[in-house]
Amino acid sequence: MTTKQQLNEASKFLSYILRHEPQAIGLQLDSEGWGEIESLIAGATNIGKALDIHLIHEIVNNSDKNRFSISENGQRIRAVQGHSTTNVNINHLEKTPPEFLYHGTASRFLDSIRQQGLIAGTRHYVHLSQDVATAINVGQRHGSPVVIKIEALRMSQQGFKFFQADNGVWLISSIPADQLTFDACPLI
Ligand code: HQG
Repeated sequence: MTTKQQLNEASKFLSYILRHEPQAIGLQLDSEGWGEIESLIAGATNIGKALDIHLIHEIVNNSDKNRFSISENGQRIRAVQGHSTTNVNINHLEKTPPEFLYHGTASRFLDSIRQQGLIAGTRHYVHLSQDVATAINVGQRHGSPVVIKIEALRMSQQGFKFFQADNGVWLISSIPADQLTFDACPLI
């Protein structure tokens, strides 16, 4: 049986390959992020990573955030969001957001965010959550968590484009500083 730790490690490897460095194992991704599972397994095996179709299905089915999806014919796989690789440019669904969305970050980034607004950094989009609890978890990955409340519906009515990935994560290309109301944000 695969242990939780093995699953976690293999899931991180899949994120690394499918979001950031497909070239590390010579995998081709199309613009929607899809790559052949057979090539993924062959490439991983070449660099000594044990990966087979069963493990891949286990990762996809057990991913807490539904990070990956498998094509209908079962032959291709992609990460549904979070990319930094420039080969991929997913045509995410543009959608009217709820009244508020939340961005989880770390307190050490706040000064810079106040000046520059929210920027995508190496990823293609700024990631937003529908609930505060998720945003806290996201922020915690970087340090002492802070949640910034985004007036998403107002912004969309003013012409900002919001997208939603297949796993429900909200995406926006950037948010200028003058759109952020720090006074209203719950500081943890
Ligand atoms: C920060 C995980 C300084 C931003 C999560 C964030 C998410 C700035 C960091 C997904 C800034 C980028 C993405 C500015 C933004 N100055 N810092 N002007 N603008 N930042 O990891 O949102 O588990 O690229 O606040 O759950 O933390 O991988 O983005 O702290 O959904 O599936 O720059 O990754 O999902 O960090 O996380 P990241 P993120 P997975």
